[in-house]
Amino acid sequence: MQLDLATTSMLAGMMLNETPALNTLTPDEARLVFSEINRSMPPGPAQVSSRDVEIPVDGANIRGRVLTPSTPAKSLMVYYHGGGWVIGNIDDYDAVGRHLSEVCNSVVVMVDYRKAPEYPFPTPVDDCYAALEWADKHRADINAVDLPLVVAGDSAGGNLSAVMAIQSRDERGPKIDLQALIYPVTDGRMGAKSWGDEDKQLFLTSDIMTFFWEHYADSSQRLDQRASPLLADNLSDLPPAVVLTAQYDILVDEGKAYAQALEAAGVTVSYKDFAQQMHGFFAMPAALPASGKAMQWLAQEMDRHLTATERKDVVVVGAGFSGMYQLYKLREQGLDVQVFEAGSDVGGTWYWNRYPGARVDIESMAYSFSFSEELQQEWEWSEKYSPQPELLKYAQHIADRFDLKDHIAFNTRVASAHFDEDADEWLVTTECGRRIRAQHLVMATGVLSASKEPDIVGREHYQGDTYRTGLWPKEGVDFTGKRVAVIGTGSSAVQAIPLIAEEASELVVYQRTATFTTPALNHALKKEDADAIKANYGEYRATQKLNVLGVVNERSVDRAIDATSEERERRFTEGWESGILPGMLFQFADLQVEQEANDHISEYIRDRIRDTVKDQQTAQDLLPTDYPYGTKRPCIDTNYYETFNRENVSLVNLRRTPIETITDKGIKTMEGEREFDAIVYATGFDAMTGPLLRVDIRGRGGVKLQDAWVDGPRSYLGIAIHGFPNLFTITGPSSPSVLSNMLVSIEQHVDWVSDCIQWMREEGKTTIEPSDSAEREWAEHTEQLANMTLYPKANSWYMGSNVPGKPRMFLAYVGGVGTYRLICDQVAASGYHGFEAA
Ligand code: NA7
Repeated sequence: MQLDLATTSMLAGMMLNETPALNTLTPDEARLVFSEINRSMPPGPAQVSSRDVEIPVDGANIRGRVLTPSTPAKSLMVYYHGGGWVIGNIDDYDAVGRHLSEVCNSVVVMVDYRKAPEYPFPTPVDDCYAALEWADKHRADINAVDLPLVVAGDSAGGNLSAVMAIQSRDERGPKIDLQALIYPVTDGRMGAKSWGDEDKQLFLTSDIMTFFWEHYADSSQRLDQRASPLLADNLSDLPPAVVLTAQYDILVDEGKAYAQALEAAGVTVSYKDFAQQMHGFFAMPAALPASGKAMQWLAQEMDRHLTATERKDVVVVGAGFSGMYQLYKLREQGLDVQVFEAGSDVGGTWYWNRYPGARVDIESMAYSFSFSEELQQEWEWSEKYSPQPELLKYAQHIADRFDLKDHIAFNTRVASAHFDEDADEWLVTTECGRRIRAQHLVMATGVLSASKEPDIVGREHYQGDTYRTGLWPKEGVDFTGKRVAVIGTGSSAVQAIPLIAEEASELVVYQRTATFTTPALNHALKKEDADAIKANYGEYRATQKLNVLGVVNERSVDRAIDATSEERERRFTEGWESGILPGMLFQFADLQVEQEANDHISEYIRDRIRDTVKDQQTAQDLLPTDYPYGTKRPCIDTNYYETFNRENVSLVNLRRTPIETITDKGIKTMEGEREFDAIVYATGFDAMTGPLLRVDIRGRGGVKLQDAWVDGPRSYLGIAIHGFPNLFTITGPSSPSVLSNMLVSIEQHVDWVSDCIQWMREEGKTTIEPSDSAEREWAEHTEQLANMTLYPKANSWYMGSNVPGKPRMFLAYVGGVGTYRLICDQVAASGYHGFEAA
């Protein structure tokens, strides 16, 4: 006999504790022993919420427990616990129920049916059926409307589940979509071969099973199909079944026989015998790792059976610039693609961020697609830095011009994506319950799309209007004559504040960390300037592609620390007056790696702030002093510092006077309460990882991306993740992403992913994923590079520091867009070195 190690040591522990054989006890004593075994084990996942309910049955009430998973539920599971119809209850099975709820994404209704010998057959069956009807009727109360219905149970509970499926068919009861039978008892004749096999008498012996049967049903009742489903005359037209048995279990033969009988009757069956396992292993999730594996298998099979047959080659999540271009490319390659988009239109970032002043801060001629010569020639930008409405129009133009919208499902948020290892496919489920299978999954979810829930006390009490920059209302907001507070001073606030100040009667800015910002010098784009670029767009684009940031401006190779103070002043002034985002940092090569060099440029900007802002205290408060310039996202602005000279604008430095609470009328700091008509939260995003982790992504072995990334994101090239085959992340963590012109990075990633998928098709590969070692080496390389810079010195969203509990690590690749592109190209040219394709 080859029992797995964990089970062996558990059995040894039970022997040491001299756990008595249940058949030598009275039913009450047996219940107590069973409860003690179960309650000595760790509890199930705490994030599952639990509510006890009373379920009316014939002349009484029984207890039920509704367990709701932390992620959106995909099924309603009525669960009947094991225990030979004699022992066990929903408290003993609480951990099992919680694990099942979480792993299978199910609202689980645990049923405390009455037990023999006090309530022998058929009372437990009747109770279980009443509970099934109750759950189906109370879907609205338990948040399970429209979810597929599963009956499930282990051992005697498996028996009851099988009986429920038959009874519900015969009585036209609740429509059951799946029966999950875990080492079920199916044959009251007690004569299957495994009953006589010495190796299969672990945990549950034939003596104990006989003891259960004898308490439950007399010898003629045992042959009733409601006690022995294997003996039912008709097993056709039953819901699909997932049947699981354990190798060293006296019930293995009758479980297997039932699976075969169902199949013979035309029922769809998934059957698996778990090697090296004993009876009861499934119900010990905290003690036996095999239990977790069995639950994962069950979840996977549930997904498979409960899924519609819709199938695509590729699912793309997100219809911003990444998702649209990915759709375009793959469709050109002849693939069948489905895009899901939470918004009602294309545009991504430029769809959601509609706050006043929202505009791109890379020049539009550079922040635009190069993949279509016609597109780049025909499109006309009106300003050097286009405003949000124009960017949204550009996105809409692309969708229309390339006929993309038919492949995009709008107003559809993806809830989960689970990799099915047997089929080598992703199973994607949307929040409205659409299920779809695809070989490849591309997460084009953006890097700054998960707006951060502002973490400020009392927020829920506020009665005035509340806005978030990243979720701005489509119809816009008129602040005329209003008293407005803006919390936050990142890029969004820096753009919004000067415009809100022009409308509002009073604007108070609540600043936690002062920002470095330099003049954008935005202006209308002259046609002749645009035409000059267009005449040479090929060369312009080629320069961008190999540039460190994906722009056409070059960084000097000189060092600030070697320069004279006059030379530094001259260059910094040149940078200040350049009107481009990297204008300052490109003046010298060492500004982002040498603290001393950075001190010079930081002080230069602080001097400009002192020059601009008239009120001494306000100027002082606006000076960024606790991080080097460029290590938090630098901003460019139009009249940001000047705005603080307006009569109707004031600044609250939260470092001196922190917010105590938001009240019903406004904001209270140590200095008292101020009342507002509106509060604008410009408090940022759960950057880079947030958009990915908000989807319940599970890879091989059911491993959740949340768990794989618990210590921070790990990926190879920021494109692919070990253990998550055929999943690609566009501008994912540890790629240049936010440190670059996003459009250049998006095109590079999409091209690379499309080539990779094409290569797989040509080579006949069905899966690809990076090796663990390639991923580890990439992580080391990216970390080493980041540590050579000053970036880790700041508490920034680049470092994940703006989200409580988020692991602190640098989330982008600092090696530059050009270098990164060469690395990616080499990986592809070498036959995808570092990847494993099969
Ligand atoms: P950012 O750059 O993350 O800015 C968020 C701002 O909100 C920043 O000043 C934060 O201060 C402040 N914040 C966040 N939480 C709080 C609380 N609880 N109290 C007070 N202040 C708070 O987001 P943006 O939307 O402006 O810009 C994001 C990027 O989008 C931008 O860089 C561009 O790449 C596009 P902190 O610095 O954390 O002290």
